[in-house]
Amino acid sequence: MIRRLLCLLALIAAPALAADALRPPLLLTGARANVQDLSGRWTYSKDLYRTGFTDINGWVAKSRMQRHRDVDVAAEEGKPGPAFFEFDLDRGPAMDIPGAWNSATPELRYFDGLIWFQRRFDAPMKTGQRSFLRFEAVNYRAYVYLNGKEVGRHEGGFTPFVVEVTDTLRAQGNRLVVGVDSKHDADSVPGEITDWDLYGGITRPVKLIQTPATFIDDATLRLNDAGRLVGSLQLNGPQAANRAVNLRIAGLNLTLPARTDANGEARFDVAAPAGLKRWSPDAPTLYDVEFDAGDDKVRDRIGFRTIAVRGSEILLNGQPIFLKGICIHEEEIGPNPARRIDDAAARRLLGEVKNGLHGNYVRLSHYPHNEAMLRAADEIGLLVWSEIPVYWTVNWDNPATLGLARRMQAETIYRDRNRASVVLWSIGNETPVADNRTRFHTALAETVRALDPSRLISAALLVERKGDTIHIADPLLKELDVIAVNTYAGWYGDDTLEAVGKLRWEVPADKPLLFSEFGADAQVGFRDATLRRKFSEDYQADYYRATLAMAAKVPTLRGLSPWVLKDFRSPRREHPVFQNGWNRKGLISETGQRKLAFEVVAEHYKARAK
Ligand code: GCB
Repeated sequence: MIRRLLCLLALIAAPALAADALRPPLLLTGARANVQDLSGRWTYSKDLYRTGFTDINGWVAKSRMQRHRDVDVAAEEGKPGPAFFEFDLDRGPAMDIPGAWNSATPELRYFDGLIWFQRRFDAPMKTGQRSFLRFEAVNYRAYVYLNGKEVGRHEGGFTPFVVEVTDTLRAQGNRLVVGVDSKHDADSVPGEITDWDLYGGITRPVKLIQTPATFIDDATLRLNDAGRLVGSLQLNGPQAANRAVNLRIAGLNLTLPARTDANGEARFDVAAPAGLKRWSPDAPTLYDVEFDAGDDKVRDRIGFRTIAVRGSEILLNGQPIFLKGICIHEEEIGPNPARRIDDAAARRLLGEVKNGLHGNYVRLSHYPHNEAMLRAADEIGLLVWSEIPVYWTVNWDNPATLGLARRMQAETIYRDRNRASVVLWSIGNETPVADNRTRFHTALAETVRALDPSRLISAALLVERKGDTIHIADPLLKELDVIAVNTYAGWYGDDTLEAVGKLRWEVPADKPLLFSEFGADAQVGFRDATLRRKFSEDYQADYYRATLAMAAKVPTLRGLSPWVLKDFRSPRREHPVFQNGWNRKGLISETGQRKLAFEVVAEHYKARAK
């Protein structure tokens, strides 16, 4: 215990070391051979008393659920004798994976706890080959068993993890059992209360990835400020050192040989070819990039651009840009979302931003979104703010909570650093100013700088109000490249919309400012042209007119991401007439109907130059 604490303290004190310590096995999925998608129907069993982990009465060496987890019931049951099993995942109900259980059946709508899932599958086997399971996200804790053996655990609902199963996998009849615990607590990230749905389950794809003994674990390439393409390739395995590797970009006629060092890492550094077209929202050019290590290859589609700040300007490819955006939750459009985002669902959401609102930017709040969203943003041409769920309040004083948040940040950065769309890493949202909280965030900012100095750091901050003046007194400002604030005057509190027009902003002039949130609830179809009461579409549209007019007077404002694109599920929102479990601040309803305010924002963005 003490050793673990000392390790964690060392991690906190030494960000440069932390970069390596935080490097998880990655197996980036880009495009590689030998990938089996395990999506489909998985059977499940609820485990309300967590008997899969505990045997309270001690009557038997293992609880019934533990026996099921570890023993193949179907095989045992076929044998003569008195075997007795109560849990039976083979005959349990089934649901579609990926997908949150809350939307799978009404019985599980508000279930918050432990469910065991099972999937049987065959796997082609070749000698010398290695096998891995890659989970793109399990919310919130995962306990992974293959053929009765525990092969891995993970905490954190929004980032991928990989477990090696080379020694446990069989050619036929594999039994994969995953315990998923959606409970959050005082030490988790996020903590116990959020303004979004619980969405427990295996919410993103699970893949079986098979590789040669030595394989490409990670490969990255970007354009730096000096106009060079720089990157690296990491081999993992017994023959990782001193191996010849190649980088190829057919569209640029570029082949770059390199050699791995003693740690299996090769580096690339070459002047960008003259014909390189830079990625931007207006021209989202992506190149097919192939990383080749002989018997293993990974292909990715990568865009090249630079992002920087100069004084209060944000510079994309050296040119000032204004971020015309909106916040989005990871929830597909439809009456019963299951947090199941595939390419089509991502394009539908992002299409509303790009084509409907004339936007160039999205804030993917409040946690790392499905990889499909990031890839779609790259393809469509939208800049992205990516955030980890350090939301409202977590246990600032627990080093394990900080370690967890740093690992989430690392898992996000490693996953998405080839995405040109991602320009901002956000280290949190609306965390109340206090010394322990600022220390926590400062450590996170150090982690980001160590892992990815090429992007900008921000956080959505709370503002303070003195009369008509809004100001920010947050010591975290010095860690941020871009200031971002959430402001709800005119919705929460007693300000009239006239008062919103009189607000004055006192913010540091030497950094860009974003309004990371502002918004108002409206029930679609509730029109109130005369009284213009709150919750009507008319009030929401007026609120937007007033806030956009006020925003136009803030000299260092460089972008907007109002709250929020779509009405989303939230157990905190129980107004019996207008909400019924939905946060209604969407510009579109949960089924995609546009509210009046949608047009107000669309007109504003259309009229606004870069
Ligand atoms: C906020 C939070 C966001 C909430 C929103 C609201 O400031 O960052 O998660 O959903 O306000 O609707 O109140």
